[in-house]
Amino acid sequence: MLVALTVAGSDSIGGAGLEADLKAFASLGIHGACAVTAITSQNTQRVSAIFPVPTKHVLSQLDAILSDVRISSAKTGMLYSAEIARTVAGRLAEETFPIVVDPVMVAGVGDSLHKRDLIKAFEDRLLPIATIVTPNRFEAEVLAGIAIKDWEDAKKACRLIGKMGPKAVLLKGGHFDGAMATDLFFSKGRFNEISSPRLEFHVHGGGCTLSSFVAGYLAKDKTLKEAVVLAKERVFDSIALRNSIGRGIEVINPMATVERDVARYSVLARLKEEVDHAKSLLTSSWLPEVGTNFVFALPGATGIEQVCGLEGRIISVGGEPAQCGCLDFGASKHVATIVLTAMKFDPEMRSAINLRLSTDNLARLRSAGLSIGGFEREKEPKGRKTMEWGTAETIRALGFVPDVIFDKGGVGKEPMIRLLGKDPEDVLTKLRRVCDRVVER
Ligand code: PXL
Repeated sequence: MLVALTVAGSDSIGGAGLEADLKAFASLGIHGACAVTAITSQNTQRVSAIFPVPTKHVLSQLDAILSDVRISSAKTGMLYSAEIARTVAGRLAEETFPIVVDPVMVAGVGDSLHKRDLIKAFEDRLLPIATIVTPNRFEAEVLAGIAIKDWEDAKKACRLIGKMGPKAVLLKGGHFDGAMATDLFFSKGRFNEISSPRLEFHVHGGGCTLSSFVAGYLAKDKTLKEAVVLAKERVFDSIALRNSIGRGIEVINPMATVERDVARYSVLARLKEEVDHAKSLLTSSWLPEVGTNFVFALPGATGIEQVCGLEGRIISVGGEPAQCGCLDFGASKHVATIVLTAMKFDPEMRSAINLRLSTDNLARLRSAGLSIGGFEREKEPKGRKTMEWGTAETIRALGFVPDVIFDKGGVGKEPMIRLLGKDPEDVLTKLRRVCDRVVER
């Protein structure tokens, strides 16, 4: 079992600090050890108190850990004071494992987490032993002692911080503008830009989680550059699947990638069960010429490869529904795109089935009390993808995601009904309200 170490503060709300660090390690399958530097009293809105752990107790935690287990990498987070930072640096300098320094100065909620003398201790003691230091824009300005107004300033700051002794600098792009979140990676005198789509959410714990993932991947023997790229992918998921737990800012979810992977099996198994029920329920009057697909997306899905559906379709063979192909992720495009678009408005609406449009079918859906919206393909602006546009258009017009979205087709396009729900069970409950065939179980 690999063991990684975090030397960090505790965050009482559990969104950042060592609580986030240990989750990030755990999600990589790494055992986390921790030396606590300070206990913060905070929630999703503010930091109300900080109790620094007496320096000798920070040191005794490090001694206890380092005298017993083989540590594969470490990260430092909130160190609070110069005294604690110097003591930690002194002890870690005796070790040979890689050290990620997250120069924590301010909490996600905006309050200070350090005493003024800390900055000099970073420069004198901690950066010289760092494998990599991971400042955000503000922290880089403080460390480098310059204002960062543009990308050239950012590079200048990396060079200045690089002179203080770390093997590499990662200047995080979260606090810059642009459609992409681009981090500046500076190592051995060279720059690399590492980009991921920007998620416009301000979350608590992002910096802690990123530096822990970098440390985790270094423990797994990845190169510095690989560790940074992989860590950034994990942070993207962790922000995409953030949790709303209080009245203030949302908290990062360092377990996100693992939770999504774990969900793959239950998503597939639950969909399989309901596909079987749907087959016994659907008469040929509900099956469109192109066949029926039934999909279920992973929580927080952003692409069709994260949506499970039928490789083929349910088609009518001799008047009876027959299934072509198995279930797989990425198997559906049409219905998957509808669900992915609906999820942008309501992340809970993760499942849908497409059905034949007829006046009779639409009337039945209506009389069953289901909410219905539709779009007209002729109104689609050029350059748009029909399913994305039509779904979004329908939802925007209604102000909510309806049970049913239909369109009357177009040249070479079959008219279609899509029945949406939170999950396949929910879709089937709605389907049972309109299909009169008795279900044999
Ligand atoms: O994000 C840096 C950070 C580090 N450590 C603790 C924190 C925070 C942010 O809120 O609370 C304890």
